[in-house]
Amino acid sequence: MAEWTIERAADELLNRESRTRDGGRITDLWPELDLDTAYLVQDTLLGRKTGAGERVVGAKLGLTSHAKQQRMGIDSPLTGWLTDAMRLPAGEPVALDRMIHPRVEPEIVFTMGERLSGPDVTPERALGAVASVHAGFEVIDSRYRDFSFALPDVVADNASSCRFVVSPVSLPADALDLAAETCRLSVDGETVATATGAAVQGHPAAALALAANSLARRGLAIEAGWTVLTGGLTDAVFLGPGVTVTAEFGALGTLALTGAV
Ligand code: 0L1
Ligand code: MG
Repeated sequence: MAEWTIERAADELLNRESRTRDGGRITDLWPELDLDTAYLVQDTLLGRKTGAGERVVGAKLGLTSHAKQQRMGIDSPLTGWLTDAMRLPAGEPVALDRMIHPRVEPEIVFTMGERLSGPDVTPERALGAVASVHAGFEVIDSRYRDFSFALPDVVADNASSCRFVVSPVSLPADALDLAAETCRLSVDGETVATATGAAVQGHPAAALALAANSLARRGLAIEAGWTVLTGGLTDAVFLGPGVTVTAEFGALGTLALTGAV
């Protein structure tokens, strides 16, 4: 069997995604895969997608809340990329046929007004670069069986990214108390979780600062116009055909998403 390389790992994950098939942890086969190398796999995977015509439109944070960290057994936040192919219009049924085992999580989403470049970005500076705040959903999908992975695996897999939806309702950051912003998540009308914005690193702006500082370590920045998903406020819920997931936010409005039948 050929040696594991960054290119081989990226191809393996892309192959699983395009064939809608999951598989085992790459770290079981390539135990030397460390975090820095995993981000190189993630960037190589992105390069394959942009080479095929996709456009980078933003960044996502993952595992920023205690609920998500506890569920996945990993206590370190991570970042991933968003492309235009991942964006779904709000209010339309979500086609599930290209997904392996999709889950949905409610998120507070920023649209950036200015470039945000680390290091040493504070939450205050981060919030100053935000043009508008929205409710959003992330549909996550892991290319690993049963969402079972170690941190380098999930980093290489672009933080389980799949699709995202941003509410058309927007507010300026200074019109909101984002740490206190409430969110009630329900599935087919039954409440399954509640949270406030403080669930995400104490304040979603702290998550944004974390992303900027983390990208700066790789010589990268958050660009003006980008969308930034700050991380699931609650644990993610399964999305199946005909299942409707609703997130009722306090000031940011209500957003619903249904799996296409
Ligand atoms: O839940 C997961 O698959 C962990 C990766 C990060 C996903 C997220 O929090 O957006
Ligand atoms: Mg997420």
